[in-house]
Amino acid sequence: MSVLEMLAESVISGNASRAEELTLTALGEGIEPSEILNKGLIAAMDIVGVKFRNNEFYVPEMLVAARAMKAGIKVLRPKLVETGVKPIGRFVIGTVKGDLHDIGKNLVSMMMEGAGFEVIDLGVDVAADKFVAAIREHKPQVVGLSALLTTTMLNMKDAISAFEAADVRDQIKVVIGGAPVTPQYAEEIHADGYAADAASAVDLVKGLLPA
Ligand code: B1M
Repeated sequence: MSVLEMLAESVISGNASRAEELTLTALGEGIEPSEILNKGLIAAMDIVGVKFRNNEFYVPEMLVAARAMKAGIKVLRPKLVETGVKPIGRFVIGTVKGDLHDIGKNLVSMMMEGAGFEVIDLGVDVAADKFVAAIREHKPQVVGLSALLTTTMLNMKDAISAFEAADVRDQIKVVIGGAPVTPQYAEEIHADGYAADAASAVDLVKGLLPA
């Protein structure tokens, strides 16, 4: 098995220390950081996404895999910056105002990072004006809103209205998700898409990137 296959394997099995060690080994062997990212870490998270969709993996397995991927990314990030590897897109995400749930949002964040996006995670209880400021500062192609409460999902609509009022709505695509959110609600509030889980969020956002 090659070092990149072993690295992918360590991520899939959620072994963070091994993923970190194998990323260092791969760098030590002179493998390009972009190849380590694409053929080791991202390839592993693609498999994790498929396993999750096929009900072979559940949230805990996905969380540990995402953590292992992050351990590899941490080692790789400075090298990626040095060699100028460009992320495939920029994604701003946050849990909307009034809502403190972040486990699902963090999972989406990690999977997006695993898929090669630069992720700006604004955290929880994010007011609409904070999203607007992040859109102006970071110029993402896509903004993700997460909500876990039937009361706070209404703040997704307010956030989108704030994007319109601030004249930034046409610069971005907006995707929404979280347990109480539905595709119908996404349509109702004029979001650009809804994803039921973190793996589908990656596919959705990739599909929304400008060609
Ligand atoms: Co809260 N809570 N909670 N809670 N909590 C729920 C959501 C609830 C359903 C429990 C229940 O009553 N059965 C209920 C909501 C009822 C409702 O509104 N319909 C509830 C409540 C009522 C509350 C409080 C009001 C309780 C109280 O204080 N009286 C309070 C509110 C606090 C606040 O936010 N202001 C509260 C607090 C908490 C804790 C702090 C204790 C804790 C959160 C810890 C944390 O997140 N750091 C907590 C937890 C853990 C839960 C449950 C048990 C689990 C949520 C979770 O993490 N799921 C939850 C019950 C449940 O869901 N079984 C519950 C795992 C996670 C991986 O799934 O977040 O759905 P999920 O994310 C998925 C998808 O939804 C999707 O992808 C993720 C991965 O596949 N997804 C996206 C999520 N965001 C996405 C964004 C996308 C795309 C996909 O694009 C941008």
